[in-house]
Amino acid sequence: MVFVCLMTGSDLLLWAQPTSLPRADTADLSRPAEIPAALIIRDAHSIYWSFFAARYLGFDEVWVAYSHDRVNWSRGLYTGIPVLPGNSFRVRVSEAAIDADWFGPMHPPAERRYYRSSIDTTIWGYTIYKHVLYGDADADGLSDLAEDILWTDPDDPDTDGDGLADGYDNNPLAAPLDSLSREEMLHKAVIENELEALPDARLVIVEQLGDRPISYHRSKGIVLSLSPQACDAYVEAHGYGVPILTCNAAAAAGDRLKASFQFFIAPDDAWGYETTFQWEEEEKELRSVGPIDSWRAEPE
Ligand SMILES: [Ca+2]
Ligand SMILES: [Ca+2]
Ligand SMILES: [Ca+2]
Repeated sequence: MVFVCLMTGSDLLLWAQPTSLPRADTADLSRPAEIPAALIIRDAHSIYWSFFAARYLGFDEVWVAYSHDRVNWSRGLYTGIPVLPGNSFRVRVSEAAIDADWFGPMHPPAERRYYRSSIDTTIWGYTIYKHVLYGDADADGLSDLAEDILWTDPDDPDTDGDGLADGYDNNPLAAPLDSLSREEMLHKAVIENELEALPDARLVIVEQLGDRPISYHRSKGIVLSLSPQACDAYVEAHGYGVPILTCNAAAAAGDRLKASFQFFIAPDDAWGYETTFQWEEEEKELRSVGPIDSWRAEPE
């Protein structure tokens, strides 16, 4: 698809089809070097704006980065502007704001695919003020707008108190624990295995095992550790389309533990498996011993 840049007075216009937006699916947006700089417009202050699409916070959304020289770019800034399939966009960068208008059919599936309570996709158009894009009250590298989506504290630079600022913490709601029970070890091992198997860096939620949030290693993207009640509340607020991983681990016969894993995207995509592990006392580790019984939810 083709996009066109137009200048109208001090405003700059950009028309784009969603398919023409460069994507940053696998990028780590906390590192500026990963930002694709293919779709750029320059504003009245000679600042360059690069527009790209990313599912980093769960949905296909428009992100921007800015630069004074087209070489050194800011981190990606979250706009909250949805990339609606089948629609075309007009984006205007003016003195204080970025206006996005989208044009196209408003099929129910397109509305449903984007669940941010702050944006009504049945209305064509959205304005985001530049000061909102930059706004970072606690100076932790994560904008207030992104903190609203991640449920981190916009007034605390380190929500989970583990020494890593929210903007540089891939697991910002869970500090590492000093020691883990066997059940927690198994839960963590299964979850980390599945996190690495995910194809892109999109946001993932992990439902907490028991009453302690566990910190998970993931080489890309953000993981939120939430209690079961908070998972439900999150789906209500930000919606359908964000994967939720759960793994229950329970003692079985002898030194065996049973793990039940589930991958769920509201409203109806789910799959999972059950398997058995043996605790090896000498090696102090868990070894998979059981067959894997997997299942998938039938679409309605
Ligand atoms: Ca912040
Ligand atoms: Ca914060
Ligand atoms: Ca932290």
